[in-house]
Amino acid sequence: MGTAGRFQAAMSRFIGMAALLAVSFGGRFSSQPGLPASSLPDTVITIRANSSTLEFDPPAIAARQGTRLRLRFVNEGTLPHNLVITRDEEDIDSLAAAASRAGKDFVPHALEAKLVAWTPLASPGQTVEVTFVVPPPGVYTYVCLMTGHTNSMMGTLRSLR
Ligand SMILES: [Cu+2]
Repeated sequence: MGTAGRFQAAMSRFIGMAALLAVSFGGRFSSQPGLPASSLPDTVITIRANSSTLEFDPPAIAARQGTRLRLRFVNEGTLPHNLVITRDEEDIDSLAAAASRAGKDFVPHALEAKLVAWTPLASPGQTVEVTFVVPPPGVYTYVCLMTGHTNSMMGTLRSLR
């Protein structure tokens, strides 16, 4: 095999791998706003949205404080959703109102200081993710801030000592 042939074989292997990756990840990827995508997580937890229900599956997760947690949000539902972790659940109503006004990804970027982490909006069939350092011990509520979803689409992250 000549140089050109080896190059072609290498290229076709590369294209095959890229196609495999695209299939296994199913769509857009993001690590914003937390740690760089190259930052290796200590833990990966997958949360799903299913069918047309406004629920996170599972509705409760736990991780150790100070560790790097990668949340992978798989939207297998029929509606777009995001996953936003709030510092204080008292803020949820005002965050939802700001998200509605913001539109687009339904993340209230002007109020980022009130958020632990968030994913971009995931269309049906998409997987998005975010990696962040688990905040101090306590219970943090995660919600979808799409207009009309917030009151039922909720879950809790328990940060463990
Ligand atoms: Cu939603």
